Amino acid sequence: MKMWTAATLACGLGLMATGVQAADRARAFMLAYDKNGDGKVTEQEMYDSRSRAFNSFDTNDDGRLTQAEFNATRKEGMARLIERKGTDISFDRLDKNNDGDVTREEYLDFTRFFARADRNGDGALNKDEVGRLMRRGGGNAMM
Ligand SMILES: [Ca+2]
Ligand SMILES: [Ca+2]
Ligand SMILES: [Ca+2]
Repeated sequence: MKMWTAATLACGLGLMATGVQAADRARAFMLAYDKNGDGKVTEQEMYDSRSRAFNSFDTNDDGRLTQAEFNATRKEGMARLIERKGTDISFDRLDKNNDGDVTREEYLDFTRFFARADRNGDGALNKDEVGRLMRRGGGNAMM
């Protein structure tokens, strides 16, 4: 009986940990992209933020991010909230043609992510919509 309780508790804590992490990621996402603070992230807000982010990541201004440039930036800011092993997955996902660099076009290509996340189709993402996608493991490349 005691063991059963312990196992149940461990299982419950595990689920909780997963939920908290997804919630943290969703919160970080909103913090990063909801520039006017209305609780919604529009495609324009995402485009503007990612465009600015790309420029600051691209330290040698050649319009491409190398893995090194990408990793250097992710040590700062919201990236701290994500476990380190997420880094390579994100870079690979962003590098759509797998040539080892993430171009500006690749970095700003989030149309599919946006459409998938926008469950109620209002053209904006709220915390719940983002959280739902994060819990399913989506959105890594958007952080
Ligand atoms: Ca907004
Ligand atoms: Ca590429
Ligand atoms: Ca929505």
